[in-house]
Amino acid sequence: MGIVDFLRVMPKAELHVHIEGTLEPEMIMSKAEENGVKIPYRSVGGIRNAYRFNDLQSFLNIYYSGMSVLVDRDDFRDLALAYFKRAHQDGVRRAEVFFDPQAHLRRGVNLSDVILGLHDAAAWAMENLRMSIDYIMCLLRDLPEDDGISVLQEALKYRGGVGDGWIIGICLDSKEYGNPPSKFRNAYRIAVDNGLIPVAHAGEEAPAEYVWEAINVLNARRIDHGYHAFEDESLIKLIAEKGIPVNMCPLTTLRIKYFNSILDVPVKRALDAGIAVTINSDDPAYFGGYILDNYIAVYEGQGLRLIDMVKLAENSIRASFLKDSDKDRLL
Ligand code: ES4
Ligand code: ZN
Repeated sequence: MGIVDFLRVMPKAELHVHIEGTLEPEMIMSKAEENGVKIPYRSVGGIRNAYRFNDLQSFLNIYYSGMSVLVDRDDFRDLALAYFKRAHQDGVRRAEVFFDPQAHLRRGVNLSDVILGLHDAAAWAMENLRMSIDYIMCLLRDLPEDDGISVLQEALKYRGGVGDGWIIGICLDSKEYGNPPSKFRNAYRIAVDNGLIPVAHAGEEAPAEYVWEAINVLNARRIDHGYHAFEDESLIKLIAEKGIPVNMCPLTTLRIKYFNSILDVPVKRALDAGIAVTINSDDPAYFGGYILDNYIAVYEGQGLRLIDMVKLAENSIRASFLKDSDKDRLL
């Protein structure tokens, strides 16, 4: 078996993927036509051409405009179905999938259509692909906390147990710099009081201080990205000692220009520090690769050994929110 097949068949969990970031240009074109939504592109090639990013905000502008073609329950189902089929080919057996309710509500889409469509797809993939799937709702951190609290309260009726294909967690995403975790302490208190698991994007573009806050103020059970944590030795020590997993997305960091080279993405550093680092795809339709492409990029780019790759896949299963007996079945 070649290395790529080896990486493909290892059972993996995908713990950091935005379902709206799996919207491929072909689906943007077909849904725009189906729903009569005007888009500023005439072809799939024209869309791909626009995917040149300088920083997080320039990516987010394109990402929010792309999702404008998603309108009804079937659109969200089709979007997620395409992702589950694609992830299944890469050996993903468990997925904890982000979505951005506020980005749809502010366009006039019904929350029930978003969540029921996503659940339809999860139910199909759990039945037919034998995947285990749940959702994590994200609050847009560049909007006020009160806005997040109101959508959270509306979304709580779609909370489910782990493995039910409903919402199990709360996250923060969108423009990080200037929107620290502490801005959302009340929202997280409500979420946790209602049984949601707290995680957060932190240290993606903003400094280590934001990672401290995600851990100390929000009690984040996992850190998403966390690159800037590596500027603070005491923080790295804490993350390793507490066993807080860090979900990295190597291709994202190159496309958004957080790092110039794959060598600079702190995957190996995290492994060496004893951190439960995982590899994920983030927004694969925008950053040029699904989870297997991300595994290949770090394997080739960082000179990792096969045993490191096995460790990364094992970390992903252990860092998932599955119960231990279900993790054991995948290990
Ligand atoms: C995102 Cl790469 C990234 N960072 C922050 N928020 C996001 N939402 C979708 N992709
Ligand atoms: Zn993300």
